[in-house]
Amino acid sequence: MSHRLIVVAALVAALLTAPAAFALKVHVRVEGKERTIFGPTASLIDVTTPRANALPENALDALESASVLGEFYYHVTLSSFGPYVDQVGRYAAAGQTGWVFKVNGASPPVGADQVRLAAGDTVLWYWAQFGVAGGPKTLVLSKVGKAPCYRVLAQDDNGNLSPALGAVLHVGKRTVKTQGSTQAAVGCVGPHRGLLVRATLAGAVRSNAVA
Ligand code: B12
Repeated sequence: MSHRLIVVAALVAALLTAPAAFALKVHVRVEGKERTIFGPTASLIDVTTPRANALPENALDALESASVLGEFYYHVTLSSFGPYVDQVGRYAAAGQTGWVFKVNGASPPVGADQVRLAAGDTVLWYWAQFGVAGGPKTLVLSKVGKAPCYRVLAQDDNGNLSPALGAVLHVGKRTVKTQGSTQAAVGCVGPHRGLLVRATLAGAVRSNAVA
C-alpha cells in the first residue's frame, strides 16, 4: 500500500470511529409512571446524533442522550410506522398505555425520529394512559411574583394551556392545595430552603420541578 493510501485509510477509519458528529443543547425531561426518570427541572443537555441518522438531533436522540446521562433503560422496536419506543425504565407499553413525547409542549403527529430539534427546544417523554378522551394533559409549573407562589397550567396535545384547577403543590413531604378559580390555579408554599416544588393533578402528568 502506498503512503498516500495509508493516510487516506487512516482518515476514513478516524471518521468512522469518531464520536457523534453533532451536538445540540436541548431541555429534556422524562416522566415515568410513578416518578421522574430524568431531568426534573428539564435540564439543558447535549443531544448528540449518530452519523448514520437521516434526521440529525431528533426527539429520539434526545431520549438516547438522556439515557446515557441518566443511565436509564429504554427500548426501541421497529414497527410499520418506524422506530417505536416501547419501553422506558421499568414499564413497557401495553394495551392503552405507553410512551409518548412532546416538543415545546405539543405532541407531534409523527414518530420521534422524524422530529428535528432546534437549540433550546424542550422535549418531554412520558408514560401515558389513554382513554376515550385521549391522553393525559401535562402540567406546567412556574413561579409567580416575588413570594414563593406558583401557577399550575395543564397543557393539551396541541400545546394549549388552561388552569390546572385542583392541582396540588409538593415541597418535600409537604403538600399545598392551589386556589381554584376559572382564571388560575395558584398556591403559595412559604419558605422552602432550596427544596424543589412540583405539581400533581389526578389524570395529568406531573409537572416540571421549580426552585
Ligand atoms: C394505540 C396507539 C398508540 C399507543 C400504543 C400503545 C401500545 N400498546 O404500544 C400509544 C398511546 C403509546 C401511542 C404512542 C404514539 N403514537 Co400512536 N397510535 C396508536 C393507534 C391508535 C393504534 C395502533 C395499534 O394498536 N395498532 C394495531 C396493532 C395490532 O398493530 P401494531 O403495528 O402492532 O401497532 C403498534 C404500533 O402502531 C405502535 N405504535 C403506536 N403508535 C405509534 C407511533 C409511531 C410513530 C410508531 C413508529 C409506532 C407506533 O404501537 C402499536 C401497539 O404496539 C394508532 C392509529 C392507528 N389506527 O393505527 C396511532 C398512531 C400509530 N400513533 C401515532 C403517533 C404519532 C404516536 C406518537 C409518536 C405520538 C407522540 N407524539 O408521542 C407515540 C409514539 C412515540 C413512541 N413511543 O415512540 C400516529 C403515527 C403517525 C405516523 N405516520 O407516524 C398514529 C397513526 C395515530 C395518528 N393518526 O396520528 N400510540
